[in-house]
Amino acid sequence: IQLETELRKAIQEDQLTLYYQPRLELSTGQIICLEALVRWNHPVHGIIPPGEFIPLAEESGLILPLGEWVLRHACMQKKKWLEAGIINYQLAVNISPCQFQEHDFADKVIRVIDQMHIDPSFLEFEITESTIMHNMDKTVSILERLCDYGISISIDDFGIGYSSLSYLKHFPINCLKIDRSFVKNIHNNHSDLAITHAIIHLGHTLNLQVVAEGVEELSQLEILRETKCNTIQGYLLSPPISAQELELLIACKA
Ligand code: G
Ligand code: G
Ligand code: NA
Ligand code: MN
Repeated sequence: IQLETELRKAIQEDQLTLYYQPRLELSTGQIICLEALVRWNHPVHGIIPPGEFIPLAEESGLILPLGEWVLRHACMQKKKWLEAGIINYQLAVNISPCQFQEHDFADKVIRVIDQMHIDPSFLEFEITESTIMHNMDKTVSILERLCDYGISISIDDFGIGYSSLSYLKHFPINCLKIDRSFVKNIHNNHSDLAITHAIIHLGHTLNLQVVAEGVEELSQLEILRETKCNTIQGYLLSPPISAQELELLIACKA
C-alpha cells in the first residue's frame, strides 16, 4: 500500500523518466526506431526498473495514469528532438493489457496525440499476443481505428503467448518482435534457430517487419542477417539509455 501511494505521487510529481533502446535496420545499418521504457527515479532509492513497479501499477489501476504519462512524455521528447533536428526515428511505446482493454482506449490516445501535435505515423504501439486475444472482435475495431489514425502496431514477445495465429489474418499489424528467449540460443540450439527462422519467414510472407529482441552477441547478429531479419534490438547495440545518453550516442555516430 505504501508503495502504491508513492507510485501515485511519482506519476503526479514527474519522478518517472523514459529510457530509450534503439532498433537497428540490418540492411542499412541505420537506427530507425526507439523503444521507450519507463524508469522510476526515486528520490531515495534512485533508478527503479519497471519490473519492480509495473506489476503493482497493473494491479492497482495506476497503469492507466502511468500509461498516459508515458505516451505524453514520449510525444514531448519526440517533439523536442524534431525541433532540434537531431533524432528523427519512430518511437515505440509499450501498452499494457489493462490500458488496451479500457473502454475508451483508442479515443483517449488519439486525444492525447492530437493535443501534443505529433504526427501519429511517428508512433508504434507494442502489444502482446495475450492482450489482443482477450476480446478479438473488440480488438479488431480498436486496431483498425489506430491504424487509420496512422499508428503502427507491433506484436511484442511474439511466440511465447498461448495464442492461435489466425489473428494475423484479421488484424492490421505492422511488425513481429521475436521474443528474446528464442534469440538467446539461436547460435547453438537447433530448435530456437528453426523457430526464429520460421517467424521471420511467416512475417515476410505476411508483409510484416520482423524485429529480433535481446541480441547480445555478434554470432546471433550474423545468423539474423543471414536469415534476413529486418531489425534488431539488444545489448549488443545498446541497452535502454537516457535521452541525454542517446543524444551523445547519435552525435558520436554522425
Ligand atoms: O526496461 P526493462 O527491460 O527493465 O522492462 C521490463 C518490463 O517492463 C518489460 O516487460 C517492459 O515491457 C515493461 N515496461 C517498460 N516500460 C513500460 C511502459 O512504459 N509501459 C508498460 N506497460 N510496460 C513497460
Ligand atoms: O517485454 P519487453 O520486450 O518490452 O521488454 C523489454 C526489456 O528487455 C527491457 O527491460 C530491456 O531492458 C530488456 N532487454 C533489452 N535488450 C536486452 C538484451 O539484449 N538482453 C536482455 N537480457 N534483456 C534485454
Ligand atoms: Na516491448
Ligand atoms: Mn518484448
